[in-house]
Amino acid sequence: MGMYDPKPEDRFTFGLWTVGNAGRDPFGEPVRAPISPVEIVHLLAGVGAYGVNLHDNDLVPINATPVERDRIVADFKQALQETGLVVPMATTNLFTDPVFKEGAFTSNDPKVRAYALQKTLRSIDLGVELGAKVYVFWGGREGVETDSSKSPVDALKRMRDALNFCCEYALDQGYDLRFALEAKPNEPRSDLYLPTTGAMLGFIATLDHAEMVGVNPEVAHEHMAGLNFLHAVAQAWDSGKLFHIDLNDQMFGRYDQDFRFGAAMIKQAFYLVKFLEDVGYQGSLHFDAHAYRTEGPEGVKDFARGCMRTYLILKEKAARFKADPEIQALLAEIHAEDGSLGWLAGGYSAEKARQLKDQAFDRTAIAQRDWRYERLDQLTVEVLLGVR
Ligand code: DIG
Ligand code: MN
Ligand code: MN
Repeated sequence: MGMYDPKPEDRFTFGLWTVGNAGRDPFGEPVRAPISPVEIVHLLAGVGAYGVNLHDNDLVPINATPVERDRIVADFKQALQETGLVVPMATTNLFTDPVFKEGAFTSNDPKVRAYALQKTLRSIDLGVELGAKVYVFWGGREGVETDSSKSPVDALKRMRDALNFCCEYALDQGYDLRFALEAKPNEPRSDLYLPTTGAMLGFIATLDHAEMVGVNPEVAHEHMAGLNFLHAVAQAWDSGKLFHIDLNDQMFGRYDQDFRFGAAMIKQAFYLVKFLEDVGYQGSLHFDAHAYRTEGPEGVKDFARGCMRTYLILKEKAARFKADPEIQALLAEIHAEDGSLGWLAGGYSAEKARQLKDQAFDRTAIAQRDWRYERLDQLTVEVLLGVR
């Protein structure tokens, strides 16, 4: 077992739809033969993954009969048992079938909203049956091309009603389940509601059971909006809402590329890995990504191995950063405080306000500080380039 070979305790997971992606894109037909969920489980076990996740219809076709469903699930469970893979997360496909073309939970058609809720309840049952403890909601069709079609306030109310219903259902069923909301700014709709992780965090506070609802930030989705993914994840962590995470990579301001982890913006990937390791994140490290359309079956395995290997290499780089004496000396200097304003710590008091208003500040002297961030960042880059 090499230093960068994945182990079960690394908690690397992949969705069925990732290594099962057949390479269709808006301008081209599939380039890879479909592979079954059972074959995917064995493929993921073969590259060293810990778990596998699914949308309901990744496993059970939308038109499957109850008998067919039970056989498919039984075969899948057998593959899990044979390989030891687990199912930490499940989710609902509320975006592929044409019935969701105008939205799912936020559709203007009450029949669509009701059908989306029914589909989700049944999918939650399936996820729990397979052992999922986290249930993701990605509103792929919850958006608009024209804001003439509906009020965004109505859309948010419908989303809230659906999520409150699902929370009550999980509680009523006694499911040990937490919900994770996944944001995306656009695609496949022109604009999606709740476009960023920050927007999701604000929305969660309006739910009846906010305590069981967190977020599932995705690298590509925050990058599509040109945002700093580390900051989104840090805010989720700070509010105790980082229930899951979708790892991949993405150039800013482009369609959802869902690249192999670390394939596009390696420095941002480093800061993310360093953060997750520094804070001791214990959730799944889920790769919601797929191989380039240029790839065949071996290339798909290269993709999966690369996701995990890059994470482990960056984990080792984070350890080097923390052990580097020059970096740590710089950080100690940057964060050193002389204690002269210690009296201000610990919150407000009238006395502190009075004392602060009388405090003299030599702005010119304070402004002279040379923070040496150029040296700090150069050392960071040199760790990443493997020369420290
Ligand atoms: C896309 O980024 C979304 C869907 O693949 C799924 O609903 C979710 C689960 O990770 N990510
Ligand atoms: Mn994506
Ligand atoms: Mn995702």
